[in-house]
Amino acid sequence: MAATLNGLLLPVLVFVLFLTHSASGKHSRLIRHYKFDIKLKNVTRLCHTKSLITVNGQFPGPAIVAREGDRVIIKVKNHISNNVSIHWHGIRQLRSGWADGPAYITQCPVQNGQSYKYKFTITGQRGTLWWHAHISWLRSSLYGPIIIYPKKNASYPFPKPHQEVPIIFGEWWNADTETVINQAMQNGGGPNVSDAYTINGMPGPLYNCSAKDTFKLKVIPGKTYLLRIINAALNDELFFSIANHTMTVVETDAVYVKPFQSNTILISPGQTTNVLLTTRSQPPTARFLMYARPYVTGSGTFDNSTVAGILEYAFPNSTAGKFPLIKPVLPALNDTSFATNFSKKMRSLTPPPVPQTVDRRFLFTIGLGLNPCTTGQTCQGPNGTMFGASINNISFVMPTTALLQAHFFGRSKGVYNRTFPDNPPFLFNFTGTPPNNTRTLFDTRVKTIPFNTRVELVLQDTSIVGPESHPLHLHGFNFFIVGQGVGNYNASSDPSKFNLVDPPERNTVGVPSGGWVALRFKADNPGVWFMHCHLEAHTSWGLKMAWVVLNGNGKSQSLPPPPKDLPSC
Ligand SMILES: *[C@@H]1O[C@H](CO)[C@@H](O)[C@H](O)[C@H]1NC(C)=O
Ligand SMILES: *[C@@H]1O[C@H](CO)[C@@H](O)[C@H](O)[C@H]1NC(C)=O
Ligand SMILES: *[C@@H]1O[C@H](CO)[C@@H](O)[C@H](O)[C@H]1NC(C)=O
Ligand SMILES: *[C@@H]1O[C@H](CO)[C@@H](O)[C@H](O)[C@H]1NC(C)=O
Ligand SMILES: *[C@@H]1O[C@H](CO)[C@@H](O)[C@H](O)[C@H]1NC(C)=O
Ligand SMILES: *[C@@H]1O[C@H](CO)[C@@H](O)[C@H](O)[C@H]1NC(C)=O
Ligand SMILES: *[C@@H]1O[C@H](CO)[C@@H](O)[C@H](O)[C@H]1NC(C)=O
Ligand SMILES: *[C@@H]1O[C@H](CO)[C@@H](O)[C@H](O)[C@H]1NC(C)=O
Ligand SMILES: *[C@@H]1O[C@H](CO)[C@@H](O)[C@H](O)[C@H]1NC(C)=O
Ligand SMILES: *[C@@H]1O[C@H](CO)[C@@H](O)[C@H](O)[C@H]1NC(C)=O
Ligand SMILES: *[C@@H]1O[C@H](CO)[C@@H](O)[C@H](O)[C@H]1NC(C)=O
Ligand SMILES: *[C@@H]1O[C@H](CO)[C@@H](O)[C@H](O)[C@H]1NC(C)=O
Ligand SMILES: [Cu+2]
Repeated sequence: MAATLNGLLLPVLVFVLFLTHSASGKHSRLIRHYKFDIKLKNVTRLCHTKSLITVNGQFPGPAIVAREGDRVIIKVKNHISNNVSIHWHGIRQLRSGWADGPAYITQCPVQNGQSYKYKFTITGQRGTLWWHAHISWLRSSLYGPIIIYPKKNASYPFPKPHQEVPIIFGEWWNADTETVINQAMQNGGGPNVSDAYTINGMPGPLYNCSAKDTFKLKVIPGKTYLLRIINAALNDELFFSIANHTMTVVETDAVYVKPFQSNTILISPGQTTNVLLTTRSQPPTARFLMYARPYVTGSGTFDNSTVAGILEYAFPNSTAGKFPLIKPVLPALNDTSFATNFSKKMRSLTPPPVPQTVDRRFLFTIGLGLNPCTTGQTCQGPNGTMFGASINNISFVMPTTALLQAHFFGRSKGVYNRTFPDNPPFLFNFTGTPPNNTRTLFDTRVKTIPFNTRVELVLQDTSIVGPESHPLHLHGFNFFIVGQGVGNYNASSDPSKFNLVDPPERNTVGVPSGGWVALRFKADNPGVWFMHCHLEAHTSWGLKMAWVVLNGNGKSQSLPPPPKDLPSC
């Protein structure tokens, strides 16, 4: 039934779903049940067959489809030898932190033969989000959309689209991605780049041996389509454009924005963007390529290839397949001014509850560092070093038991320290000449804050190994992006320029290359909340930390005890 809800087109996505109504309470509440069987499936792309880790044998994985207010229960059963955990990216998880999913942060992984039921209620959110594995690099094949419709009595703040289409970008490696990241962590260098980008799992005609694996969007004239765009790539922010068609951005990270038009959108890993695409009133005798390729800032190597799909108008006769293909024009790979202008267009549709005053201010530097080689051989990082990455110079060390359990049961000793610094440990020109010591410090440190703290967090890029844009993702909250700029953040002159009226509200923000971004949020969700770069290579190198939000004193201000089936380490 859900497959046809709102005319949703799910060409490659089938899902396992049944519904129940909870008997408790005055109003019956819809519960959507899913079963995720983690298993191997042989998948062929680029003439290369590999054994892929999948949900239910599907690649990309199944869609979770729900309405605002619904409760969702997903039973994840692990049939493979790797440990697994799944994160419901962008879901607020109000007082349900046990279901958030990052391994060793909110739970121990689901091991071979085990299962775990993720249970959460979708509160105050509607739009597109996504789910993905949150352990090592397993999200390279374990990902899928989360589609949240408005409540039954509510409608979109734009005309109802003729059809809705998920567009999920991913990355394909011919090699096994666990081998790729393990190799990089051992030799200290950058991980091997992917062999292709994909749209809904398909690399498209610009790669060798791939033309048959091309995503096609068949449309009819004079209609509006809602594209639910998700960037599930591991290491790359992406530009996306459709030849001769303009998109209207209407929503980001499951929050409506003031609509604006653009021929190209920029989307970071972790982000989602809904756009409206209105087709020509007369069918053109042409087919239109859609391209996605990266926005590159760092000095490392990137997969700079292009994934293509095809927008094709339906014709009563079958000549459409022979019409010429028109190419879109994308910004240059390093077009930072496009990135700056695009993010400046974002405004919340309706004035959101931005904290007008704050209780705590934090300045976190984020970026890469270089550490001495520890392997006894020559390391593959710059000048024989090992890459590191850090927040306030701390490279986060993954604990071996979950932080949330340690916190809940008061057993933090030896698991984490509460000494995460509020400010950079030493000051320098963050976007200028790097300090002569580029080493990072390894520890498991968290920042503890009381319930309902109004936080202002400035994320400052560093150019220690070169300036670079970092998509930072915060679990458990949306934040308001109140300001951004180039160079070093100036605490005395920059706040006067903050937008405290209609800033965009997101869960993932691209910290500008060689610049800073200022965020505000209210810590109204008790638990342990991961914050990390969504470029997977940087996360692996330690660009991550966790917030511990304490319980409040009120009735509904504390984290309930863990579910009985929570996996143990
Ligand atoms: C994948 O293909 C290999 C080689 O043909 C085969 O041995 C294996 O059983 C297949 N695995 C799955 C999960 O189908
Ligand atoms: C929809 O119903 C809810 C609860 O019944 C109510 O709070 C809300 O105001 C209604 N929204 C609209 C747009 O009618
Ligand atoms: C990564 O690339 C290097 C250099 O091309 C190659 O030797 C190595 O086998 C690759 N690693 C994997 C896991 O494919
Ligand atoms: C596509 O756009 C180009 C450049 O604006 C224009 O020259 C061309 O006629 C357009 N083609 C179609 C089929 O709309
Ligand atoms: C893409 O990367 C390859 C390999 O590093 C390089 O040879 C090529 O010039 C790059 N292309 C662009 C457009 O930067
Ligand atoms: C198919 O339809 C298009 C558009 O109406 C027209 O230009 C074309 O000539 C038709 N082809 C045939 C074989 O009828
Ligand atoms: C972007 O790349 C082009 C071509 O490689 C180069 O000429 C230009 O200086 C670069 N721009 C920036 C802002 O780095
Ligand atoms: C590598 O060493 C050279 C010579 O000491 C230095 O000029 C260069 O900046 C170093 N590169 C990095 C990335 O540290
Ligand atoms: C916490 O700090 C102590 C004292 O500096 C240190 O011994 C320990 O390694 C740190 N890390 C953890 C996870 O306890
Ligand atoms: C920081 O470095 C940048 C780049 O070299 C330079 O333009 C800027 O003036 C420096 N800022 C300060 C405060 O020294
Ligand atoms: C590193 O920088 C510090 C502070 O600027 C300076 O005191 C120190 O002498 C420098 N060390 C080296 C080896 O250049
Ligand atoms: C799975 O996780 C458990 C608990 O952390 C750990 O002891 C075990 O070594 C892991 N197994 C694999 C295959 O990674
Ligand atoms: Cu995430």
